[in-house]
Amino acid sequence: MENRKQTVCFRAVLFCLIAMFLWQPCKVTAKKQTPAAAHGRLAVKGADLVDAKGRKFQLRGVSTHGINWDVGYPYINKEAFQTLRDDWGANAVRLAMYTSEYNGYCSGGNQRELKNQIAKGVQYATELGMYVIIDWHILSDGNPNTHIKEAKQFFAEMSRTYRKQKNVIYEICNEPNGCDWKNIKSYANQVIKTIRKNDKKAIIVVGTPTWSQLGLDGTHNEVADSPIKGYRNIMYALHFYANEWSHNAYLPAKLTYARKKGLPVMVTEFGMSDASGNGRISTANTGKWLKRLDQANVSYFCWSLTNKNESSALLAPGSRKTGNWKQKDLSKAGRYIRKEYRRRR
Ligand code: IDC
Repeated sequence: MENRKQTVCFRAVLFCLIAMFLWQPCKVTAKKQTPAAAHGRLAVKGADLVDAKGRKFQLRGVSTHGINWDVGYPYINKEAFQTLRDDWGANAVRLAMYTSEYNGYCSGGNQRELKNQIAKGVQYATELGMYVIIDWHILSDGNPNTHIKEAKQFFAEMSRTYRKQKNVIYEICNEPNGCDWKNIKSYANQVIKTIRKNDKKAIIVVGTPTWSQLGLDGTHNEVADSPIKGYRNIMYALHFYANEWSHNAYLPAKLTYARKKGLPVMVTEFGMSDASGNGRISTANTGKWLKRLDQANVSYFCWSLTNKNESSALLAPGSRKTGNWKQKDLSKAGRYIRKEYRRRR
């Protein structure tokens, strides 16, 4: 009897030792895996973004400022992205390429140089195993159809170049305004068709009316009521600024409505400030929003990675560093976002 007990005990110890030995290396590799290596190609399932294993997945990212400006493009560098990944816990970046603002892609900017910045951004994100949004950042051009010809050419080229990649997301019109959902849908159908010729699977995010508020001002929900048909992996942009009264008043209900209707939403841009990108920042409202988005499994990208002297900027106005930032290099918004993202990684 005593003998049998001893054997059982011995076997149990042996089993534990073997299990510990086997588990150890797994733990090490799991720790080293990049976000894209761990989650692979993303897809849309119902209203959710899911990873390659079909599990709900959330992107937590940072948007560049306009890469046409010197407060934007210097932050497209590997050290910066690596700091966002390893120190902040971000798994994605967004490359904001303005179309109509000063030196934008369709307003006299150097198109080759802008595409070169995009290429660098995608390359660094890929090397670091991060997801990356290529953002056609319409703004003062209002109606995306204004530059539809250039948009189609641009996205044909991008989707040809990146057709084999699993980490590239296309955002085809940042913030349509002064036009309705019908106009945007017509634009989107054409640009999506262009991208799908080269890439059947990439996630494509479509901007929505009134600066990406899922519909016209106030309580309108025309996007959720009439989504784009016939394509997989399409998502819809919702943008908010946490210190903007109307965004807090109307957008939570619009998000709930969209989710109920099965509309896949991505917050490709949010700021902690007023919609101007400046003014007071609201940590209280930002906190509420992030919690709300986490609960709904909605991805989000914070505006923006710049040292410009405006309160939405994540870096301190005096900071000259383009990566590896210390606390003193971060703005109030930057310190808050870093802390919140780190908590969630
Ligand atoms: C703002 C920048 C600001 C720049 C301006 C150009 O923060 O420095 O001068 O664009 O018009 C958006 C836009 C985004 C805006 C941002 C803040 O997508 O381009 O950036 N914002 O105004 N939508 C709501 C707010």
